[in-house]
Amino acid sequence: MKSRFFFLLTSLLWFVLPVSAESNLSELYDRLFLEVLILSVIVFTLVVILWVYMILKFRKGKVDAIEKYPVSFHKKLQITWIAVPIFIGLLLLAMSLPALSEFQKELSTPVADETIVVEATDNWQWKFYKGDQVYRPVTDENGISMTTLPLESGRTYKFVLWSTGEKPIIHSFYVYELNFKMDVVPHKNNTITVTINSPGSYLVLCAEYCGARHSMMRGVLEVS
Ligand SMILES: [Cu+2]
Repeated sequence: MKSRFFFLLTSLLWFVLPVSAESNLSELYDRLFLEVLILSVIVFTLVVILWVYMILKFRKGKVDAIEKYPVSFHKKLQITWIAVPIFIGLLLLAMSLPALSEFQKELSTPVADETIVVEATDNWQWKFYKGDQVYRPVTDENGISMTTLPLESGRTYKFVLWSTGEKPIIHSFYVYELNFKMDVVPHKNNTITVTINSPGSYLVLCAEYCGARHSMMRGVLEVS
């Protein structure tokens, strides 16, 4: 009964909640975020109500709680507080599966229209390789390195991530408006595949603290 209720709730939210659709991932992740938020609010509210109820009911002098409710093994209570978190965990897993499988789909069937090589350098810059073109960073007077990559909306891109330089370090390729983030790990080529739905300028940031100029390594996906 409970699982049917939550299934109904999440199905309703699917249609009701406003979500952004800049990429195939933003729709799924925004929806998941809102679903988890609502679930958290429900749990939080229940806990607070119970907490206030307990405070009022067992105020000092009002009821001798120890005498009235002696501490002993309570089987039903034990089972309840094991079963409820397991149920919530499984529910969260079920809610996350659509987003996770979308995120991983390139692994099973290649779907990308084009592959972009992303290079994160050890001097805190992004470099992009698309076809035979190389897109290099431009550094302004404040020391911010900006690399612009032109892309087209409606296309699916596979980003292959490299950490390069003499001392390659961990970065994270993060485009928050398109809801994707993937670590750039030395000696490992992580990939991420995303379909960009709407034209716009999407800021690229590094989301893994990587050293002195971490906040200054930036890029922009200029989607036409
Ligand atoms: Cu960084």
